[in-house]
Amino acid sequence: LFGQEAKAKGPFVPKYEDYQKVYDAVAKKLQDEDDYDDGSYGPVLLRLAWHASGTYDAETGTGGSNGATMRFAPEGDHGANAGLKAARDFLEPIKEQFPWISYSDLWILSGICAIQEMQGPKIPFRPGRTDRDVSFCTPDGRLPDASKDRKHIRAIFGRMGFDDREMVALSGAHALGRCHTDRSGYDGPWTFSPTTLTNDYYKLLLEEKWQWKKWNGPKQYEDVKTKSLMMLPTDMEIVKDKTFRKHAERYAKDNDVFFKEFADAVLKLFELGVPFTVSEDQRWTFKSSFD
Ligand code: ZEM
Repeated sequence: LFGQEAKAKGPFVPKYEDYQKVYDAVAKKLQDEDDYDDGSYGPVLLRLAWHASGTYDAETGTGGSNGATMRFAPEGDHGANAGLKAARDFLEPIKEQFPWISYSDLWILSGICAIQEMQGPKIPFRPGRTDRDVSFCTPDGRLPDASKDRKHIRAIFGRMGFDDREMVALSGAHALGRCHTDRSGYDGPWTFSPTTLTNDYYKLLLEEKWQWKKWNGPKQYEDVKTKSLMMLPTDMEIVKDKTFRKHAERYAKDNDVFFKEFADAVLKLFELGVPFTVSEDQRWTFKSSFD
């Protein structure tokens, strides 16, 4: 009887409305829990989605957001992922409320929600990521090391399949959030509005004077004027390298251009290595809480 009932009802196939409900739940939780960091879990949620995706290796097709393998110790404990437990724990009640969504789709949907709720551009989404076991964890060292130079940036993002323009566009995410001494060892935010996505990262890089911060921590820059903002060595490469700089100047000049190229690059990042059954023209765009 049970089997017949299940057959008659069929399996639950979630639709756009169901994913929008998940989006709304994440957005509400972002608004409710405003006593974290600079007032939002948004930046760390975006960082989770990026680190889930940024392990992709185009040559072997391994890594990427499919699998959510950061749930497991080897990958969760990689130095680059320090602090991301805060984001994973934030999402646990959402996963309990919507058990049909995979962790891997949930992490990416939440990264999209974070961008949109922090007044960034719309990022289209399609489901299709499935959770995989510990054997799919990627080796350590696939994510960028902030102490390195342009060669490293190009090697890491080139491995994922990105060009110079996309690398610079993605870096604009550092308008958001901050560095934590107990996570990466670095300290401070990049901009004065770390919970609102703007092109300020490029403006500040180009317009402010930067100097090495004098402290016991890892080598990082501080702005001469207020000493309250920071840049990583990799951030500074964006204005030191001629090709990178050309794009930074375009984004500093025009926020719409930044939003367009950022959205395209993030969409690509979040879909790396995912074996979708849904075609590209069937992506959904979620309504934001302020639409
Ligand atoms: Zn980040 N990032 N990132 N990044 N990142 C940090 C924080 C955040 C690099 C990096 O080493 C660091 C991209 C690219 C690169 C975000 C998004 C994106 C931190 C601070 C470091 C050290 C971590 C901490 O201490 O909490 C390097 C070297 C990068 C490329 C060269 C890309 C691409 C991103 C998204 C598209 C975000 C949102 C944060 C802020 C997290 C938070 O908790 O506030």
